[in-house]
Parts: sequence; structure tokens; C-alpha cells
Amino acid sequence: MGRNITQKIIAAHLVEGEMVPGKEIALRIDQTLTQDATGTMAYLEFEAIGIPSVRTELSVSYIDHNTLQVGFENADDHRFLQSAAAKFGVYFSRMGNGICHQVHLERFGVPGKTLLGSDSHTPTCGGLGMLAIGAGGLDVAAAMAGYPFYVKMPEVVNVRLHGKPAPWVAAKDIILEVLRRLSVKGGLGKVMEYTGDGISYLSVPERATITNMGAELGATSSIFPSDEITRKFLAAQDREGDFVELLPDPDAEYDQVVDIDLSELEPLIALPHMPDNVVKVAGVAGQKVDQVFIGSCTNSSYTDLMRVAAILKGKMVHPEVSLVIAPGSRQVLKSLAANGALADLVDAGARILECACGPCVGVGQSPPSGGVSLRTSNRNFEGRSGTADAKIYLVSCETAAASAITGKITDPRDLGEPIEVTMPEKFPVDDRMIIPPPEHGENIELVRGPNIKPLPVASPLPEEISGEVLLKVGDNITTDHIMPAGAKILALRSNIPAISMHAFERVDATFAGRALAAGGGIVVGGLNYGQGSSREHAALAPLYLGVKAVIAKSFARIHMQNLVNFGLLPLMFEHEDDFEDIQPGDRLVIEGLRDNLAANTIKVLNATRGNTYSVKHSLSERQIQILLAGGLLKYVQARVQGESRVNK
Ligand code: MIC
Ligand code: SF4
Repeated sequence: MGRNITQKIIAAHLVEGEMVPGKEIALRIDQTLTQDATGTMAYLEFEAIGIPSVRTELSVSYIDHNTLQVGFENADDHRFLQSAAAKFGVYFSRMGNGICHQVHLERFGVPGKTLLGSDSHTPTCGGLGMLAIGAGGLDVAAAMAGYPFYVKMPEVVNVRLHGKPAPWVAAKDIILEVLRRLSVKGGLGKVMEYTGDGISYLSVPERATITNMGAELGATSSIFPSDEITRKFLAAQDREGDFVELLPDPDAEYDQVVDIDLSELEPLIALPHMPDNVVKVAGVAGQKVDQVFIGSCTNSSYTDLMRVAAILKGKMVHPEVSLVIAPGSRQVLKSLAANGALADLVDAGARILECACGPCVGVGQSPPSGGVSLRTSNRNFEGRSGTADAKIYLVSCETAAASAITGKITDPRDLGEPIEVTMPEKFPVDDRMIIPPPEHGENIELVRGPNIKPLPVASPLPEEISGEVLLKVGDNITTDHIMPAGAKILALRSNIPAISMHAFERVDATFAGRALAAGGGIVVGGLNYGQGSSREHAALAPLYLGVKAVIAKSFARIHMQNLVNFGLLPLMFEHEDDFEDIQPGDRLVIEGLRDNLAANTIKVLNATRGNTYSVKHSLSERQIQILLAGGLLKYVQARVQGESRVNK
């Protein structure tokens, strides 16, 4: 039986385990990336593991999230990250060079290799034929120390794209269609592998738009073949030598098939407040718009912004719309400046932001109260923009640009003839804003400002867990609900005691205070608990506040691993109506844990109601060992010091 692309890359990197869907495997990691909002914790953890320098082929540290410097915190963290990169043998992409995923696609991604990133949108490099996976910072720190990455062998879904996209249909509309069909839970435990004659109409940045937003399916990753289009992109980046052709075998098999006829698609839009709340633009056209944000790692490539410039050329942004544009990288911005497109954008009234994440994660440009904001990013979770009651809609660059002119949600097909933008033969390659690590950095001192606090310490799983239900939440709780981002809170990412005070504050502002007063407790959740980002702070803050377990109907992959990594127990209800029965304030007792984990027969006594619930876990043997050891850091310290190097 032939192999698909995903299976080929896994087989070439398999360190442990059987390639049977659902079984835990270990992968050798070739490259890692970190960004600054998760990177401070990751390098503190790498330092604690105790390996002098990284054991990967390549590790890159990006500054792209905490770029709004209001107060000393972010600038201090940037200095810490720059010193950590030099000390540990990591490339350092300076503030202003661009968003991690855009720059990694341009400068470092290699078909057929594995990439582990401390950001959920790491699968962006799947657009180049990499197996690129998002994970918590501690998993990335372990990978930098040469430790393999453990993940459940994924099912592989073949998304077959047929025909040529209809006029004005963008790559963004394709991934919005996949989300509409499969939902934010549809990709759990799966890799989405794109094939079909339709992929020949998609450039690498367009493929990357699709693999980037595959994160919103809850997918382990997403990937395209590496073909002639890939080679051309790498050649344009002066990296043709990195090209490797990577195609599925003709007789490759898949666990699921999704067929999409691109000629039947039309511009789509995700309505507040979920990326899978997708309808046709035509169905909501005419709604007044207050803000348009064009940017983010999903849509801020050269071709994206050239299309926007062509639509806006000679026009003026509507007087009641604020149009903000954040180019994805310095390379993109330089290209637009060189060919006059930047002048066209400024001439039309666009507000040009620096090459960074910015508004996407609430770092600047928050909309007005109750404002309607059209965004080319990938998440519209409630409150993420920094304005609690703003309504965020997710669209393509074309829909965003058309709407900025009219002041209301506008179908780009109203603009007439589609815009044709060609990929340049050569990009203006200039890596001077990427600092390579020195030959010997071991004597470099880490620069720790007052915002860098010591790592919280997890403890081994106790025999018994008891405590009150501190909070009960419903389905699809995101990491933005658990640990909000935004300029003010994101700046506290290296300061767990401070950031913990914001845990769940958009759900229940009393949570942190009550948790501390109660000496900790238990959180109860619904389906897909912890969907969204890789931020391990969504586990670190509950750890700091004394939360010992989360009992949910089901978990998102990255967040469940982050809970385990910091010694918090993720349990699942066996019976739905037990979720209904349990109430905030109930006192729960879970006994015999260390014995019953292996047998997976765990009972939860609700001492308040006198009921007992059966719960289960989906932990692997290794994850159980991590919980018993007191978290991944202790578990890896014991192994990495002793074990021979996995990667070298
Ligand atoms: C996001 O888009 O939510 C983020 C901010 O990039 C996160 C990482 C973080 O929380 O720092 C992600 O996607 O993992
Ligand atoms: Fe940055 Fe937004 Fe991409 Fe996250 S989704 S990496 S915040 S641009």
C-alpha cells in the first residue's frame, strides 16, 4: 500500500511507536520556532532542562507579538530573548522583521522536514510540504534539547480540490469552506492533506493561508505536496537548493476524503464569534463596518497585499472605516515600497502598521464599543480584539479591501474583473534582521529584567484530589477565554504570578481571587475545552492558582498536552448528564488516583450532592508517567541528561 505525504514524513522521523491512528508516536524534530509571547517561558524552560545549546538542525526565535512597547516589560523580554538566542545557538529574528510564520515560510521552511513551533499556527509551513506542528513552549524547549515530540498518530484526511477557483474566490475562502463543513472540532487528531488538480492554482503563500487556518479545525497539522510551484517559490527566495519533491504515492490511502469543487465556491465570511460560523458574503452584504484589519500570519503575504493595493488604487477608504494594514514581513513591506504599491495603500487612506501580529491578538487597534471589524486573520474569539463587545468577522483580503471602500460588508465580485497578481521571479532577500547565533554562546549571560519571574514548579500527581468546582463552562472554551491575550495581558507572559490574576477574567472576573482564597480547586468544561492557541499559560495560570484537575467532555490537543506538561489532570465525563448534574461550588473528591490512572477507572465523588461520577482519561502511558513525575520538565530533565542525544 502506498503512502500519503503525512505518512512519508512521519515514517522518516519516527523515533518511537507504531503508525496506527490514535497510538502515541515520537517524532524527531528538525526545526523549531518560538515567538516572543510564548518564547520567554520556552527559553526559561530550556535553561532549566540544562542542555547548553540546541540540538536541532535549526531553531529560530521571533519577535512579532509583544511589539507594542508601553512600559518596560516587552522591551525587557526582547532583550532576554536576544540573549537567550545567542546563548543557546538560536537564530534571532528581530522586532520589525515580521510574523514568525510568514518569515519561516520565506526563509527557513524545507519540504519534508519537521517543524515544531510554540504557536498554534505553525502548520503555516505545511504550505511548503513540511510537517509543521504547534505545541506548548515546554514541548518546544524539549525538542530544542533534542527530545522527540510525542503526539497521537494522526488520521489523514485527503482534501481534494477540484477545478479552478471561481472569480474572486481566494485561498481564504477555501479554508473557510472546510471550516464550514467540518467545524472547529472537525480536525481533532487529524492531518489535513490537500491534493487534486485545484492545487495547481494555488501559490505557496495561498497554500500557507489554508494550512495556517487549519489550526482552527483543531487539526494536528495541514500539508500540501511539494511540487513545481514549491520549487519556484523557493527559487524566488534564493533557496532552490532546499527543494525536495514530495507527493503522495498514486495508491496512497486516506482515512477520510473531502471533495471541494473550487469553481462552485463564492466569497465566504466567518461571523462572530467562531471561525466555523461561516456563511456566504452575499448573505450578509450591506452590514455597516467600523474597522478593516488586513494582516496576520494567515493573509499578509506579498500577493495578498498586492491584490489589496490593486483594489484600493485610486480609491479612498470610506470616511467611517478605519483601515489598518500590517504587512507579514519586512521582505513584503520592502517589495511593496519598491514597486509603488505601498504608496497606493497610503494614498487610499490605509494606516500602515509594523510587520507584526498586532491587532490579530489585540495588540493595538482595538475596535470601538460594539464595533464591527472585518479581519483577514484566523480567529474571531469573543474579546480577542481587546474590545469585549466588538464583533469580529473573518474574510479574504479581497472582501476586506472591497468593504473598506464601501463602508459595509461587500462581495468583492461587485468590483468587476478579478485582480491578477503574479508571483515575482525573485523576492528582495535580505536576512540582515535575522541574527545568527555566535559559534560559542555558552558564556553569554541571560538578560533578565524585572518582568522575568521564576518558572512555576509543578508537583507529582497526589493520591487524592479534592476541592470545589471553581468554574463550570460550556463547549468550545478557547485559550483566549482561559488566558486572555491583548496588549496589557500579553506583556505579562514571563510573569506567571501577575498574568494568573487574569485567568478566565472574560468569563468570570472573580475566578482568580476565588481560586486563591479556596486554595485551588477543579474546573469543569464542555466539548473541545481549550481550543485555539498553544499558550501554555492557559495551564500555568491554573497551576499557579491551585487548580488540580479539569473535568471536561473533551479536550483540544495542544491544551490537553499543556495541562499534562504542568501536572494538571485532564479527565473526561463518561456520561453527559453528569456534566449537567455538577454545579459550581460543589465539593469533589477523587481518590486512589495513582492506582486507578493506569486502569483508567476513576470515580469522582460529588460530596455536595452525594453522587458519584465515572470519568476517564485519554492519557498515554508516557503522559501518566509525566503526571506522576510532576510535569514534563522533571520528566525530560531526568531523560535528556542521561539519554544519548536523539537528534545528533
Ligand atoms: C494566537 O494567535 O492566539 C497566538 C497569540 O499566536 C497564540 C500564541 C500565544 O498565545 O502566544 C497561538 O496561536 O498559539
Ligand atoms: Fe500572530 Fe495572529 Fe498569527 Fe497568532 S494568529 S501568530 S497572533 S498573526
